[in-house]
Amino acid sequence: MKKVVTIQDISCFGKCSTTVALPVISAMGVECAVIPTAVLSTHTAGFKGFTFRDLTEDIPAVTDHWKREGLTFDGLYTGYLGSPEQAAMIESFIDKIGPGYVFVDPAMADNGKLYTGFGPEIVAAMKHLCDRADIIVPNITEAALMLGVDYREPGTYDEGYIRDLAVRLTENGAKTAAITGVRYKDRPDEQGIVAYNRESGDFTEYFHENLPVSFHGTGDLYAAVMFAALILGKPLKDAMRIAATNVLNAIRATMDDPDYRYSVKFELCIPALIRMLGE
Ligand code: PXL
Repeated sequence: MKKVVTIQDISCFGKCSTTVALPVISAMGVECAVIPTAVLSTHTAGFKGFTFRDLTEDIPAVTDHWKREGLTFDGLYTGYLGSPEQAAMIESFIDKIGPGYVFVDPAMADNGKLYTGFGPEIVAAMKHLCDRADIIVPNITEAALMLGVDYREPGTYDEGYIRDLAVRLTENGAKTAAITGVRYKDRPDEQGIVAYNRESGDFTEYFHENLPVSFHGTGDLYAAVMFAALILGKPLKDAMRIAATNVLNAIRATMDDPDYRYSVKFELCIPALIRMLGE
């Protein structure tokens, strides 16, 4: 059985980051260890007055203990960090533990803005961490922030803008950059992910119907499934398709419930996700 570790926050209520990654990756048949970066009472989008316990000093302590225990992993998936300093600590984790395939979601911003609580230091820190990755999965806001270029709204750009972002994101070390939430101006009814691999020079894309709703936590659900599918040996395009189809299934299972404001009902879609893995 494959064994991985995910490093991201625990939002105690609201279904994102670790509380999505752990059940989904486990259900996909991959053992998942965790290192929490912070514990929050809820995530930071849509709730007011949330608690925040920073666990920065625990990361080197956990790393050193795991090193002494000789623990090994097939992959590492990092997401939302509790502080910019944690990015360098994760780089040290990579050096000390050698955790196999490194998947970095620089989860720090969306819709043109940094998440509440982050300042510009997080951008430089995430950019440095991305340079250590086998694959990074920024959305367009995160890609634009890391490259210092203008953010452009969905449906206002063409393929050239996205391909340029993806190529430039791999110039300092990341092997593949996969940009999520792409909507071209000449295809506004579709949404997709566009990946560039700097070793082969190939672009890989997967586009699907754009549903006219948005739920919190879908980026984390996408990343967790894509990561576990890659760890299970799926080719990049299949991992992208399975992850996107699962998010669409979860949004469809949620969008008819007018009172539902807590991420998507991903739990209802796990049986179909497992079936997709076997196809
Ligand atoms: O879904 C990304 C995410 C993860 N963790 C926390 C967040 C967010 C996005 O807002 O607030 C705490």
